[in-house]
Amino acid sequence: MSLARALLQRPSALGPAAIRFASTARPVSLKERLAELIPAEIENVKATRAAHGKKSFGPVIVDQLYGGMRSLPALIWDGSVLDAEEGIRFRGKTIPDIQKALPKAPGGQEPLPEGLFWLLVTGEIPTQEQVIQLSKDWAARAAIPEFVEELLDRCPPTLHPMSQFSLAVTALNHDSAFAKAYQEGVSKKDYWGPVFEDSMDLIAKLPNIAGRIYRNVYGGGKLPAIDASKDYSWNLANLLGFGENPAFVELLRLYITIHSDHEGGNVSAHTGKLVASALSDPFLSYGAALNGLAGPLHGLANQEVLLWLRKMQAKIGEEPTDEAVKEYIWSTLKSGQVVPGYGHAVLRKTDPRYTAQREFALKHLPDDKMFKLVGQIYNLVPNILLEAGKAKNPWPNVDAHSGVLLTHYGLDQMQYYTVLFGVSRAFGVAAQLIWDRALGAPLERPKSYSTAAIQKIFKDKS
Ligand code: HAX
Repeated sequence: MSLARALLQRPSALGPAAIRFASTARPVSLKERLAELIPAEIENVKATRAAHGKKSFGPVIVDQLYGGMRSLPALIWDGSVLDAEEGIRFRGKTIPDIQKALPKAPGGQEPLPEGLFWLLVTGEIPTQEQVIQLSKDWAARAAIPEFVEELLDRCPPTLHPMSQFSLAVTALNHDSAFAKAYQEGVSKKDYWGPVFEDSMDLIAKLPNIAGRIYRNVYGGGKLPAIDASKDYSWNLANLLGFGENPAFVELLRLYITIHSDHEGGNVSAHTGKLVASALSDPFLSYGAALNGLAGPLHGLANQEVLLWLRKMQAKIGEEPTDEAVKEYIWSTLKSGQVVPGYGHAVLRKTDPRYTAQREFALKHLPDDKMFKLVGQIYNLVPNILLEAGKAKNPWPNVDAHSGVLLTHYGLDQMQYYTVLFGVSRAFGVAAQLIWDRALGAPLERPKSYSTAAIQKIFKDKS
């Protein structure tokens, strides 16, 4: 057994200094850093529960049971926290903070998602060397089993890319380190190790799955090999046929980073956490999360926005007047549909992920006609939604902008857009699954009530 492995197996006994000493020849790896952090975090959670465990978060009202559990404090999620006014913070950092602080590719300006994953898992900004090490590690794990390739090749091109994505991710469970370790009787306190390995494999294999789906459904020839000297986003772009377009690669780096995590209550993140709480491995858990992401009120909204914009352009032209756009928005609402890309269950201001993408567009594609239309819509939709009087948040969310950027560079197959969201969201879910197992998070099992039970409970109290 190597010294590094021996250290990993008994991290608390040997202590951080020993681990650092053992790895002077190369940067401390993510798994080694995690092994250093876990014992202290276990104590931190214990102390938090001892000090605050019996305190109330306030009343739960019946409307929350019927109303999709809005605002119900119910989960622990450490990677990011969403403020209704300010938007997302990843381990305490805003999007502009991470754009500044995280390592970049040579010549690049956008953060590398490798660095974001390190931040989500450890709460720390990695060094350039650590990020390079992660790119290489993911490249080494990127191959998918032949039977998963065949599974994808046998899917009819008419099967939605998200369904193909979810079935391939679920099938990766065939080689799950955690499922195997569990069968072999791994101790609870060691769950996090194989879950870490599966999570790294999951993230690493997504580009090959996503690339294969793209080429099978939309053509584009044979899938190129992963280049271990390049970063994750470059490889994903290359698998999609855009490796030679540096601006597209930069867009993907930003895209994956800002779509990675949005605290724990959204449908995909919560599904992943819930399923993993049954000790389903990260592949089964993330496959389930993808099925939630594939819904039009969640991740599929990026596809819906583009469809809506295209229909609008077909009806009122590529450069319509404000009056024509307003009429189109009203016709959407009057026909009982939602305006895709607007509104949010938590946010009450413009989504900073929308703003980050707008800034990218201003820098790289200021004259794009569809980008201009998106800007025009931004000036009109909020007032209309306010006038319509139902939506609690009339402002745009992340999905209002992403498709326009992808379309600009030629990735205009909108049914595919949610797959890219799915690649990104794995970063946030995987980070939390590792911590859930490290901290011994229990099976989730909230209480449900029937309407008759609620009527009975409050019968004598009204
Ligand atoms: N257009 C029209 N009506 C809207 C609306 C919109 N963009 N946003 C909210 N409403 C309506 C709701 O449908 C609801 O109507 P009913 O009372 O008739 O059911 C009412 O306003 C109150 O809804 P809310 O409390 O403001 O919003 P919710 O928390 O229930 O839902 C949604 C949040 C994101 C689902 C909602 O705003 C929506 O459907 N938006 C359009 C779809 C979309 O962009 N989804 C992506 C969200 C971001 C995300 O998860 N990305 O992955």
